[in-house]
Amino acid sequence: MLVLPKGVRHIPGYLDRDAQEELVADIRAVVAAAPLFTPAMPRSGKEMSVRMTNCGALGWVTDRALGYRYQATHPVTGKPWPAIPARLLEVWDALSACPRPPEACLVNFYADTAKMGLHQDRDEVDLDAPIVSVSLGDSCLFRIGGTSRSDRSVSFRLDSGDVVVFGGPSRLAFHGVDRIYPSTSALLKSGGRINLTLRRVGARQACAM
Ligand code: MD3
Ligand code: FE
Repeated sequence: MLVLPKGVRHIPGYLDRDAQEELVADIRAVVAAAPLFTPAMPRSGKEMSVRMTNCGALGWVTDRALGYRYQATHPVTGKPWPAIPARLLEVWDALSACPRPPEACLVNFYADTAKMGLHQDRDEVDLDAPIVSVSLGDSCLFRIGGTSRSDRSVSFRLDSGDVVVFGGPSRLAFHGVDRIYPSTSALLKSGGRINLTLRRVGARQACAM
């Protein structure tokens, strides 16, 4: 039996097919206003295989020169990020147990061979708030361990419509995406996987988780 780390709540199929289609339409509008960009690692400049954009007051970006950070504008267009779609704010309100709204929503797009190495998300100040993740399109193999890179990890599949809340002791857990399972969903016309992560960035604020 799979035992998830403490603080991880996986809700398979939280969004039904209609809700997923509506959310994809919302995200297409976000991407039209704020095109996907290819993030690069600090210093090395090595490009990530995942393409990204954001919505919300702040967006997470990275490039060779300035590294990981949140900023209010798109790194290529210089424009403010579009608003977080109302449907996503509803997911946050229903599941986060956090009274303050998310300030950032990172949109990750994975083509068939994209992956994301094991990492911690620690560019936020408000670590009391959880991160709420929504998966759309092709399935992936997700891995999460503990707060040390060498801690044992568990792997599980995330399918389209799944939502995961990472709070409490899991908020600083190492995690990554080991692989995409191509052609496992017909939601996205050209395939691939979208992951949306709703985040609090700024000042600390107590939350239930
Ligand atoms: C656990 N994204 O954007 S979502 C990321 O599927 C990221 O695109 C992956 O890791 C994806 O940073 C995983 C699940 C997730 C996101 C953030 C977390 C799990 C997390 C932060 C802390 C702990
Ligand atoms: Fe992450």
